[in-house]
Amino acid sequence: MIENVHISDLAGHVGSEVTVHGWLHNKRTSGKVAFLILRDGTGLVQVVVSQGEVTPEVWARLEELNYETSLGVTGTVRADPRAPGGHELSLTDLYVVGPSGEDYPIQLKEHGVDFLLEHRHLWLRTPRQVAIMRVRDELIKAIRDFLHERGFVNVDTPILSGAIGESAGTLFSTEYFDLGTAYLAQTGQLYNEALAAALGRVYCFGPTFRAEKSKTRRHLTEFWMLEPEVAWCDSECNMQLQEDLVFYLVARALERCRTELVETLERDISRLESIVPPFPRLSYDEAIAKLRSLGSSIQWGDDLGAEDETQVAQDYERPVFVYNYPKGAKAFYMKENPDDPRTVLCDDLIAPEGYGEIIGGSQREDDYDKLLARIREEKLPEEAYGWYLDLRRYGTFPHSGFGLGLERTVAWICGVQHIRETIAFPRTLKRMYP
Ligand code: NSS
Repeated sequence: MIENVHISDLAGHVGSEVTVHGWLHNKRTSGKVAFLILRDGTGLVQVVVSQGEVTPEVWARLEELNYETSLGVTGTVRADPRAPGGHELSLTDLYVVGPSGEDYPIQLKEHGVDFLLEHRHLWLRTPRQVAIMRVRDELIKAIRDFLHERGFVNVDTPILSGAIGESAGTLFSTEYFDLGTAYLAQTGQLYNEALAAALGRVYCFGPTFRAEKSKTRRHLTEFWMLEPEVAWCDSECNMQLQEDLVFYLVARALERCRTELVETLERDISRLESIVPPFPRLSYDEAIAKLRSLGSSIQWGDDLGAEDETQVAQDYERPVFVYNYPKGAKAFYMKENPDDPRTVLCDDLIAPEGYGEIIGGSQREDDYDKLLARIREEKLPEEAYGWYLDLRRYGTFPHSGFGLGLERTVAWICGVQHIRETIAFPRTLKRMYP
């Protein structure tokens, strides 16, 4: 077994000799003393090497240590409040596990984003990327905690499907044996609706796919979506759940990711501290009126673009709901608004600071005839939706749900401008490597 103490556990070893393994993050020599910074994924530690206290071989070995050499160091743990992490190691021995070339691509200077994306597999080792991945992980845990505390059951919906989940425009398709075309899931929602009739409150959380031809900072072709689906819940109850969830997520990030947010990402957390319920709500009609008063030429019936969302949200510190959009701007499965049949019972939640839509949700059409009419209007292949229509034929029920884009939420909370930094290996129109 490899003898190894994690850097984050050094506090329990003050005064003892331990061995730590990691990668060389930095190196500085000054006369007869050298300072190494080692990174092991749990933290950083400074290793102090005094020429007089190590063998000449070990001293000579320092020469061959380039950035990202992997190595094991043995030394005595000393508490030092000035050191990163609060401890340092006085080295007694050092061995190289894997050398790293002088040509290690990611140096401490600034690199262009294309270069960084081409070296994403190495870029991930840098402190900013590590901080973003830790925040993402904490938010995933928080999402699951929130939903399980409220009695939701996690279900897994298929990635390969014969039914178009959202819209025909952005499908990835593949041949599926003798059965024709399969699509990569744009959403798990339709399957979630079947599961909500079995389990009441469910959620799925996984990768979803959209052949987005647009190159924006908010679009990936593969992204993770959280999708709760709730039986006996209307649009109002749906928005309440979204508000509670988003408040919970921000509070969790502030509680558990303060170091990452403040020290590494330099996020202005006062902006996050002001995210408290209630979130403002604007009907679509009010949003259009506001945009037009600001000089926009947007027409009733148009969907809101990224720029419109920013303008609608600009006066608010909190996320803003825009609800009840025109039918034509939204997906086929949304329930017609009984008070204004030109619109549907839906909402988008727009994050502040220009981050745009992080959630899309709706009450689902539970009337068989209306749903069938919408499927036909949208010219969707009816035969693929027999099972979905059955849910309205056998014990239909009011139900609602939503999709929260994980990467957009992480980008907003971290204050990251482009969502490609919020997923380990982003997939975009122009990139599948690495
Ligand atoms: O298209 S959505 O608005 N809604 C749905 O897919 C529903 N079927 C969800 C549901 O009710 N169960 O997408 C939901 C969210 C949206 O608000 C964004 O935050 C995110 O998913 N989203 C994306 N993130 C990154 N890249 C792309 N291309 C993308 N598309 C949507």
